Order: sequence, then structure tokens, then C-alpha cells
Amino acid sequence: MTADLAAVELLRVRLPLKRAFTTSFGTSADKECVLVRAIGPDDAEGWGECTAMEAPRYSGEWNDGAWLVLRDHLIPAALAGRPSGVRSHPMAEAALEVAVTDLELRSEGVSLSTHFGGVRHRVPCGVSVGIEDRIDDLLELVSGFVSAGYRRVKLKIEPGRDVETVRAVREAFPHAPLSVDANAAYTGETVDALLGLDDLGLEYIEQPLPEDDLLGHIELQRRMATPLCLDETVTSARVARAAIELEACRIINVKLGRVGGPAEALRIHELARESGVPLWVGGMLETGVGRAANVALASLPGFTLPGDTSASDRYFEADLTEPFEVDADGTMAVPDGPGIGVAPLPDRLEAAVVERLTVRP
Ligand code: NPQ
Ligand code: MG
Repeated sequence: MTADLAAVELLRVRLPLKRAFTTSFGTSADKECVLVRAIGPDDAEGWGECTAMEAPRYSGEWNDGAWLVLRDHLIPAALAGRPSGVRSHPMAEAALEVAVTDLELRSEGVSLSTHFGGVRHRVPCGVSVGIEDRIDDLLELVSGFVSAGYRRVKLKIEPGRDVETVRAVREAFPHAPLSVDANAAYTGETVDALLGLDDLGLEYIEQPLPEDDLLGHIELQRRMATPLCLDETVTSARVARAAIELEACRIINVKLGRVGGPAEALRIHELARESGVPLWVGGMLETGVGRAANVALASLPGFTLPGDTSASDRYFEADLTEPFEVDADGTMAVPDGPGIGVAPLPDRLEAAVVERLTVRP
């Protein structure tokens, strides 16, 4: 990281979700995350969003931990221009890497998409739909997203709320591109239930088994026609290569935070291109700050499938930035301004900040 960094500010923000979002690992009623503002000479700034959650339930990172590792380890090292030596905090590292990259690119007048080697000005968008108690509510939500033009609808599943639910959605929407995401909820005891999904014409099944169960995914992929897609498992390019060569999956979801930042995401993009494995950009209910970086990544040629790059109004009444919108054709514009191309709107940010701290050399 080369930009001459004068200081870095941490901002903990909280936004209410329009609708509680339930997955196999829990329910979120609001979005709380840590934003990183890289401050350069003459108050130039760059923004990054840490995709950790309030509790370490998606992965081992969570907001309090990210705040501390950024404040006491990652930022002091960046300010001193030395490697941090930090391990296993990829989401915190990614937020700082994007913020510093944004600061650099703003001074160079180059967009993040161009910096990545993006080739698209619009990207196809998918949407993730949480677990609902009532099937009618789920069908109504899916109907709204299908008519909004989303190119893929992802349904969250868990043991006991899977095949019958997905079959009901398939019967109601015979031609809709559907996928499911188990968030690693199945085990050797419950995995056979997923075989019942194989005749529902799904695009793929995302992360059925625990993140470290590569063998389980290899065995399951051999038993199913439906492609498996890995999310939580793929924490680096090394793991991605193993998963591809061992056929533990046929598709990979790439998240900037999960792999530790843009540099590693670009390495995964390269090896997936070499082996013809389709990619899509995953989401973590980001605000517009994180969403901008995701959309820039999705502009790369290897991201051929609709990502969880949904519109701001999928989650928020009012986003922190100018809203990201999905057109009726199911695509979203890639920001072409310098850096990530967006910044928090001061009044929205003030209203959402619950804690802030500036770290200086
Ligand atoms: C996934 N994302 O693909 C994650 C899971 C997830 C869009 O499904 C707050 C913050 C709540 C991040 C709930 C999507 C979340 C979250 C679910 C991420 O596995
Ligand atoms: Mg997932």
C-alpha cells in the first residue's frame, strides 16, 4: 500500500433493514458494519467497508474484533508502511486495502473497475431471499424480485426447510433462474436431503457443508447433477485451486472481504479463467460503500454469473450513498467515477454513525 496516508478513521455504522433477513446461521434486523476512511494529504479520502457482522456467525470475524485489529494492528502498520503480519482477519484487511486503493485512484482519476481490468459497464444482478416462516410470504417476495428483473433468485435453506419450500417456488416460477444457499448448515447426517433438489433445475447449490469439509463437497458433487458453488470455503486462491482441481465445486462465489481483499480476488479470477470455472460476486448486505467495490469486481470478464449485487432498496429504505439501482433488464451500472466512484452522503452518514475513532501515526 503506497498512498501517503496521513491518518485512518474508523466509523461503526448501523442501518435498519427493510425486512429481517434469516439464514441458517441466524436473523439480522439491521446492518451494522465498520467503515474505513483513509485520509491523505490535504484531506483527500478513500473509503472501504468491512463485511464482518455483529456476531462471528458467518465466519470468525465480527465487528468488535475487526475494530480492534484495525485500530491496534492493521492501521498502525499501514501508517508505518510496514507489513502487519496479521493472520485470519481477511475482512478487516480487505476494508483497509480498498480504502487505501480508493484514496490512490481518486488522486489518479482512475475508476476501481478500470484498475481491476473491468470490461463491463453494466453487470447482471441476482438477489438473495431469506428463510420465511410462511410460504406465501416467500412466494410474494420472489414474485416481486422476478418482476423487478433480477437475473437469479437465491433462496436460503436449512435442514427441514429445503426441498418442499424450493419445490413450491419452482412450481410457482417454472422458468425463473433459482439457486439455494445453505450457509454450511448440512452435515453427514442431513446432507442426503439435498438430493431431493436435483430435479428442480437449480443453477447451483451454494455452500451446503461446513467450510472445511472439502471431501464432503467432493463426494456430494459426485452424487448430484446440480453444480455446487462454494462461498465460506474459498478463503484464498490456494483453496480455490484445490476446490477446482478436486471438483469440490463447479462454480465459485467471490467476496472481497472473505478472501482478504482485491489482490487475492484478482488471483482467484485469474485461476478460474484458466480452468473455465464461472464466478459471481457474493454480497454481505453491504452499504453503497461496499457495494461499489463489489460491482467494480463484477465488471471483470470472469464474473459471468449474476452476483448478489442487488439494488440498495433490496435492503435499505435509505442507503449511505446515492442508491445503486437495478434496471428492468436486471443489470446495474458500474460506477465510472474515480476510485470506488461513490462516497457516503454526509447527512446519511451522521445519522448512521454509532462510534468513530481516528488513528494517526
Ligand atoms: C451469503 N450473503 O451469501 C451471505 C450471507 C449473509 C446476500 O446471502 C448481515 C450481514 C446479514 C451479512 C446475512 C447473502 C447477513 C450477511 C446473510 C450475510 O452467504
Ligand atoms: Mg453464501
